This record gives sequence, C-alpha cells and structure tokens, in this order.
Amino acid sequence: MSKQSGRGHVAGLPEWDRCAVMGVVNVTPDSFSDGGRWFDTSAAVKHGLALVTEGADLIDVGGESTRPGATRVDEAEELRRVIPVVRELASDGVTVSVDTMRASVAQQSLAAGAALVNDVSGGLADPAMIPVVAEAGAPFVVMHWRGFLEGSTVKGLYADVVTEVLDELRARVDAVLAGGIAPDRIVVDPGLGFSKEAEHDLTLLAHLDRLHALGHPLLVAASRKRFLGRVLAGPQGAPPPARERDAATAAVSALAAHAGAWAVRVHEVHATADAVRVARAVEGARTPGAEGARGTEGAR
Ligand code: PMM
Repeated sequence: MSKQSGRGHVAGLPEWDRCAVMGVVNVTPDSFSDGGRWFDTSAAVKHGLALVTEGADLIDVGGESTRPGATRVDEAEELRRVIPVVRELASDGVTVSVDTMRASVAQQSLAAGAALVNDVSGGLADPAMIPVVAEAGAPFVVMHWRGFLEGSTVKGLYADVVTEVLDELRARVDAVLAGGIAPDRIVVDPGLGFSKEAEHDLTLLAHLDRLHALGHPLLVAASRKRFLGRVLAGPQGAPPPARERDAATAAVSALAAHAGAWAVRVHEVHATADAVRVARAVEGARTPGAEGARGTEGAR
C-alpha cells in the first residue's frame, strides 16, 4: 500500500491536496495543554478565527477535557460551551469539527453548522452517537479508545501496540459501518496518549503506514502530548510544560504528513502549516514536473 493511501478524501468535507491542519479550540477550564485560555465564547471564536488566519483548514471545538482522570462536564454545560462557538465559526465560513463524546452535543453542533464529529471514544461512550451521526450523514472520527480510565488503569498494556490498536480500531470501524455511517465518511485516529505510554505513541508514529491498512483517512493528534515531553526531557530530565512542545509538535506534523496522514490536529497552527506545506513540496518533488519540484525555481 502506498504511503499516501491514508490521505484520501472525506465525503462532506473540502478536499485538500496535502495533509490538512486541524486547529484546536478547547472551550474548557481544564484541558491539559491550554485549559482556561479560551473559556469564553468570544475569546474562543476569536482564537478559532486566528488559527484559520495562521493556516488551519478546519477548527476542532471541544467543551470537555479528555485528559486522564478529568471529571466529566454535564451535558448542559458542554452544550453551553460548545454550541455558540460552533455556530459563530460556521457562520463565518469556517469548517468546524466538534470534539465530543455526547450524541446530543454532536447533533446540536451539526445543526449549528459543524461539518465533522470527532469522538475520542469512537462511539463507545454514548450509544446514541452512531445513530445520530448516521442520520445526519456527517463524517465521523473514530479514535482508538479503551474507556474512561483513571489512576493506575490509565496505563495501556500492550504486547504489540500497533497490531492491537489496528485490530481494535478495525472492530470500531465495523461497528460504525454497521450503525449506518458511510465508509467514505469515516476517519481513523490511533489516539496518541490515550491508554498509551510514550513508547507506545512513538511506536504507533513509526508505523503509521500500517494504519493505512484500515482503508480510511488518518488523523494524527500528537500536539503537546506527554510523549513529546518525555522525548524532549531525555532519560533524566523534567519534561518541558505542554506549551513548550510546539516545535516538537510541528516535527511530528511533518512526519505524519510525509507518512500520508489526512490531517494533523494541533494547538499551535503556524509551524504545522509550514510543516505540511514542506512535506507536500517534498512529495511533489518525487514526481518530475509536479508542484513541489518547482519550489527551487530561481534559487540558483
Ligand atoms: N486528543 C485530545 C482531544 N481530542 N481528538 C482526536 N481525534 N484525537 C486525539 O488524540 C485527541 C482528540 C486531547 O488533547 P487536548 O486536550 O490537548 O485537546
């Protein structure tokens, strides 16, 4: 299978000729990397629009932190956080994704103009999710997820992380298809950092090509995650804080784009937008006469 086969096109969304950039707007007081910064409708909308200016192709709006051990927000509060932000961004012409595990939030977000539902539980947290998304005919992100885990159970146990993530994702994709979501509307995501140690995340990134075997566009969400802190700290050091992991995130974006990811989900868009464009230019340079090969015109 070719490196680019994971990119594909997701029905119902615009088509990009390179890895797309999904900018994150967390309307939460407690997300691990940017909690509290956009916890207000107008600040969140402004931030979303700024990310688009920096090069985001779509904006992922979430109202519930998924960090390990986070307490769940109630439904009314999640709706209060998310819906106005989705509505305003969509009415400004932004392609909006909603990051939620609740069918009601997905349904109302789609009604408010969202174009994509991003469920970190892959439809497992709320039995009404798949029927709602199927009925709306919306595209759906299926992430690898092993449940609401707390404390020591957060750690994932794997004998072969790539094979297990692949098998578990395939089972979820089958369930989503059986629930009536069209195959050309499904995106898969390895769920970096969810029940995974740094070594698992790195192994998954090293084998993104194997995830293409699922036959669906691939979303990679490495932004500011714990494993990057581990890599940057080295064996003895203290990991840098989440907001000092953006250069490392952009490096992963370039690798993911090169490996044929459909999109990368990031908090800081600017560097990643550059990274995916460079990856596209390099890809183009593989084919004589293709766009990327022309980037050196006038250089000498
Ligand atoms: N990670 C987070 C939130 N949403 N969505 C997808 N599809 N994949 C992810 O890995 C993912 C996600 C947690 O990160 P954040 O709290 O910094 O947004």
